[in-house]
Amino acid sequence: MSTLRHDWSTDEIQGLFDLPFNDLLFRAQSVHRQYFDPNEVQVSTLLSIKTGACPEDCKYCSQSGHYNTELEKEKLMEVEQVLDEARKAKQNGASRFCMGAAWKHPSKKDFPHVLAMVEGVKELGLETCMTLGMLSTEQTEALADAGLDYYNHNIDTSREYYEKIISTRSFDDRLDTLARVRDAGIKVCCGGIVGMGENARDRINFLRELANLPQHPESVPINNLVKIKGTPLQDVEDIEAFDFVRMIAVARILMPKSHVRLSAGREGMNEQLQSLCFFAGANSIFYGEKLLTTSNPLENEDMTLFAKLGIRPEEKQHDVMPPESLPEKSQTYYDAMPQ
Ligand code: SAM
Ligand code: DTB
Ligand code: SF4
Repeated sequence: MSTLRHDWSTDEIQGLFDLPFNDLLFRAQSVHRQYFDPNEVQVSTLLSIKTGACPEDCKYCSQSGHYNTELEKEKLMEVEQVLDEARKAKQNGASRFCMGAAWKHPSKKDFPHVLAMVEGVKELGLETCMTLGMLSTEQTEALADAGLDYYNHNIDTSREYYEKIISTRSFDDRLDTLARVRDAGIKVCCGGIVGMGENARDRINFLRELANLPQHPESVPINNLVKIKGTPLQDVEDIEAFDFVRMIAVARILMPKSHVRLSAGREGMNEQLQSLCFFAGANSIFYGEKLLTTSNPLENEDMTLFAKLGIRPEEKQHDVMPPESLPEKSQTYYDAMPQ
């Protein structure tokens, strides 16, 4: 049984990336089966509740006010409108509803509306997730009291490469907000983006930062850059597809009990590449035709792929126990496999 470690060295992680592809995938799939049903994938739906004109300068983002991306800006949505979207997401089979706002941090004026959204979505029986930028301790505690299940706040890349991507806030600012979220008892969703021109060492150090956090994020989104016209990264070179799969596999091995989310960038992946990612240990997706501002595969395409692969959407079931104390999956899944 692989144990949870928080002391990975760069060389050890390099060793995983250097494994022959089949050995790496076999190891990742074996770890995956120790803690998860290999035929279940968690499905979350995303909604941008406030779009564009963000004061941050993240070089990948359509919503940064620093670049001309021709995005239509929208102010904070009404609570009722958000709840309508959440109802649709539930009807379509999502178990978690993730709401994102293009803010450096939430303002005093907007914050009560955000709390009302958390309460309303929760009442619909969905898990709630928010991503609103930096949070103060008071805001974090208020979100926890409103019943927020997850907070998404990505470190995005290695500490070294981060400075080349964002200048308006630091890597340590991100870690500070993540620590507040953890302290308030909200589950952490934290990952990043590949395909931003980072090198292999950056990818190793990015995953090492996540794996060596005092507690692994419950959810680890791995985004493949969606290139946005008008941003500084619009023409960056693609990551090689096998290297993307390796990222998923190494994330799975380093953080065995976390949900690893095959996040942005799925629209550019064929079914075969996505299924390799599931085999490598990805067990969560964003579901619905839109991410925040860019498109995602259509719901019926995802359901067709799930049917072809015998994958079931994961039921909302883990919110009564903290993930690090989930019952470990027994040998059942090995036993059920055809010999
Ligand atoms: N403004 C909040 C923040 O940055 O924390 C929340 C929203 S932000 C859009 C959430 C995450 O989406 C980013 O941290 C980044 O990892 C990912 N993301 C944003 N734009 C992307 C793109 N073009 N391609 C892939 N991932 C992207
Ligand atoms: C995450 O890691 N990926 C999501 C979510 N967290 C908020 C966002 C993806 C955004 C992709 C680009 C867009 O649609 O604007
Ligand atoms: Fe703003 Fe978030 Fe986009 Fe950065 S990633 S520009 S913080 S919306």
